[in-house]
Amino acid sequence: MADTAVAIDHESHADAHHGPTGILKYVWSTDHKIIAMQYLFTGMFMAVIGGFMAYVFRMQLAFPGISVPGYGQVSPGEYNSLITNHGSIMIFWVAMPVLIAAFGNFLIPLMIGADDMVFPRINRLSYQIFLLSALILLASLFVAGGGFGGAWTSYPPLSAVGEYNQTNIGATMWLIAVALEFVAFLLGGINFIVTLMNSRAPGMKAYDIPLTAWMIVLASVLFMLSVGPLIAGAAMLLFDQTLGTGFFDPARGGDPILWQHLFWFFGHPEVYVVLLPAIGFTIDITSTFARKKVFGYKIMLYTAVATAVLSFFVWAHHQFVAGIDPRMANVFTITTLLISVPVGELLFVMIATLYGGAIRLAVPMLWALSFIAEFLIGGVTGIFLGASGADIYFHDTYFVLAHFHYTFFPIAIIGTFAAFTYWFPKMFGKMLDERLGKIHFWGTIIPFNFIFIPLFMLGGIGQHRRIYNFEHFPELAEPWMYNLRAIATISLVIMLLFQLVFFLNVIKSWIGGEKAGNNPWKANTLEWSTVSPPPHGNWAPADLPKVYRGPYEYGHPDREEDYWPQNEPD
Ligand code: HEM
Ligand SMILES: [Cu+2]
Repeated sequence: MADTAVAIDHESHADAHHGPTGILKYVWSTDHKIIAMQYLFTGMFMAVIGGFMAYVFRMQLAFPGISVPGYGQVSPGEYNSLITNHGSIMIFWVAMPVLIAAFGNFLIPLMIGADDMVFPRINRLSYQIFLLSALILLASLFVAGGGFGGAWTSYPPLSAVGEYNQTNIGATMWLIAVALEFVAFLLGGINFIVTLMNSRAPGMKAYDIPLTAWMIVLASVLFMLSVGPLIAGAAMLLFDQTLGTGFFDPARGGDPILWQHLFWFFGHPEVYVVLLPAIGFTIDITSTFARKKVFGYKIMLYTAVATAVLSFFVWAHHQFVAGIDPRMANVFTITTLLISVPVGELLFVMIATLYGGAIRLAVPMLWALSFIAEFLIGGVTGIFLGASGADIYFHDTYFVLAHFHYTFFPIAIIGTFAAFTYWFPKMFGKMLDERLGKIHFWGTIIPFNFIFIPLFMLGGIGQHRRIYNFEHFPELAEPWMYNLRAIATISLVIMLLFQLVFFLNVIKSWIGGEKAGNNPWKANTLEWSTVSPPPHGNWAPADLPKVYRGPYEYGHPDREEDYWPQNEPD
């Protein structure tokens, strides 16, 4: 029995044992943990670029025409390209790779007690295609005409016709990059789904799976079901751009609104694709640091499924001003307002988990709590936009912009820091510095609110998105408006500077940090039962874990210890 396990283990990891050595060992690895690191570091590198872009265009907005330190003067075309690529990078090359691919790869096999993914080579291919897509996107910034400037939503006819967008090559490269990114995540998602279904430790039933693993897999299913129409749409747009077809260009008999349907049929579920993993991290962290069982495991799981299903029926709220029939707008208003019910429920479960817990405000817990608070602001402001009447006024203003940054920032940035600070000890075997961690936390959260609350106000008075210079609009060029813009921009600079504390903390702790041990947070899930960092194969083949109970048995009355690991025999 044990012998066959060893034999199988060796076979499936053949190329890791006998393949390339040195640095190539990491490049060509099929180990899910190494692939997770590749995704993590690539995503973080892209976040630095996306953040730098935000810095450049925010400087232009607050102080029009200045030479931005570290960049220079921003032209109108460059402005468009910067915002387009900032949005695209943050969603497709930061949120997706970090939340889903990096943490999904690292955590799913460890949380379910498996030695690796079911398809390790597909996993490697997924990262390589992802890397290629990132390189194509970055290269597109340097081609003749510059990077694509038609916004991350890429609406035609602007995106379909080179004469209109003036960034012919950039537009096509952007489209190819996005399409390849989709391929990478389809490959990765198949792996996650199959692995969760097939590789669970003996004894681990559906309701024993930690919610983080469930949420990442649900997100993968949601992505898979929503992205198909947009892949077809992307191919059609590519033909419009390069072959002269007219799917979306009215001048050639096409329908530009068709693209909006294809894009948002994917684009709105995409918000939940990145939200679900962040919800998974937050609930797991909340439970550990409140030393309490998750309030309503099944509520959480089925509410997430309901949210995912409903998210397929809200897409046309992006088209309230695109000329859809007002009766149809009513239908989409109802579905949109309805989805706030399950999402609210997810947050209530977190709050109920906190209630009466023995809460410890360690750094990961601070991030998790701030996720609940900040995401709530994003959710509540969405209710205004979901109501079609109000949206006619708010559409395409900074109110929308501030709303979706209050959802995406908690998801992509707060969610990442929560997960990173919680699992860092497992990933690198060292503890992060608690004091630096808290400085970084407050240095991020406070400025974040000072960036986007002013933008809510400016949006409320009608300031439009995607405008290079508000001096062209006298009604938007009052001194008090410039003061608000300056507050937002200066807060961003402060926030970006505080990220240096994070990088300092990572490097310092990685090199000289206190050793973490297997289970520094006294948590129950299986990843904490192996050594930190886990070896190739995760556990010695002879002692792969068995599961005896659910993942959240904290504060059990019959036990002296306040936690009860899933793999501990009764
Ligand atoms: C680091 C702090 C950030 C700041 C200060 C910031 C600021 C901005 C601003 C001012 C714009 C609009 C520019 C315009 O319409 O003229 C924008 C656009 C956008 N941002 Fe951010 N952003 C930040 C982080 C993020 C994150 C983390 C995400 C997503 C995960 C994100 C996603 C987007 C998207 C999708 C757009 C729309 C781009 C478009 O209109 O095509 N941003 N950002
Ligand atoms: Cu939407």
